[in-house]
Amino acid sequence: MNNADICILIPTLNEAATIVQLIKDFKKEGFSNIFVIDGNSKDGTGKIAEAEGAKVVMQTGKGKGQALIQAFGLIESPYVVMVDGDGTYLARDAPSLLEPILEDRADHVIGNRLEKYSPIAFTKLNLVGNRLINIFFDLAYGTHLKDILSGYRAFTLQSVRKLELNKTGFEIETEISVECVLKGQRVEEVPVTYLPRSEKGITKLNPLKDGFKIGSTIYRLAKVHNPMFYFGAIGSLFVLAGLISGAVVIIEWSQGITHVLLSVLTALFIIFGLQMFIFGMLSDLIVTLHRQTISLIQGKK
Ligand SMILES: Nc1nc2c(ncn2[C@@H]2O[C@H](COP(=O)(O)OP(=O)(O)O)[C@@H](O)[C@H]2O)c(=O)[nH]1
Ligand SMILES: [Mg+2]
Repeated sequence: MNNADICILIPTLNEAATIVQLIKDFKKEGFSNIFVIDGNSKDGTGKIAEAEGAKVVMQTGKGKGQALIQAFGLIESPYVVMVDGDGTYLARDAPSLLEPILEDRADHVIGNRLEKYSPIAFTKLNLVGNRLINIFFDLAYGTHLKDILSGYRAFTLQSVRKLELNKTGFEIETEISVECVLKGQRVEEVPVTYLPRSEKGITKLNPLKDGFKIGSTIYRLAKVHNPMFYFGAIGSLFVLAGLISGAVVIIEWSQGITHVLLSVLTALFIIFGLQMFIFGMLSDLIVTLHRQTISLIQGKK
């Protein structure tokens, strides 16, 4: 195994404060094939990285997602390590991320930040948000992953090219994780160190706005993988609303007050909710049959 076969992929947007040290650290670990995909940084990140010996390409569109998708099309090395340019991850964790890939135990390895992070690396909101998103993801996709949003990953070029990726912003990690599950890839998680961002660099992630976008991406993509979860969630909400309004109707009725409109509404809520469950069951059936067909086709190849 030659380290030149491993491409270190770094998406950057105004990371002049940290990029030099990061490239140096990776070189010290023996990785010289460094590819920076830059979002037309205003602080000269691209030039600095080039001077440090990295191959630099300017992204043609906007957002971290677009940058990564473009990069996956340009890379030629069979193995890729993807890492943020903000100096929050350590180059010396790269070999342990790569191990499952090089030993052909996994197609995609996620660096799990939530096991050994520096206490100031996450804000409370960030930590809670991350945990909730992972729980939601595991429920929707039946997995046991702990850090689907990690920006430190290793994978084979072949496996990442099989993923159908469309998200342009910070939902890209979510989409990568979902697609790995949908395409049946072998995913492993390895603990990595996570450091706070340096004071000089500012995050481009907005916890509330991007957190919401990430949550809704998980939910929407669940429609084709776990439709029972997708429709069941809506159905449960309506049935719950129906049960609450139904309880009000019954309690008041026992005291001699009849609510006609609320009774109708209760019935509608419950009927609509149950219908969602039936949708879920039918879609589940379609998905299962589809999966069987696909595996039959693939098995015959
Ligand atoms: N090429 C490119 N990189 C981006 C863009 N937005 C963020 N990045 C980089 O993606 C990495 C992660 O972004 P960051 O703001 O640190 O998000 P966080 O780690 O989730 O807080 C950093 O290296 C950023 O410089 C973008 O629009 N284009
Ligand atoms: Mg960061």
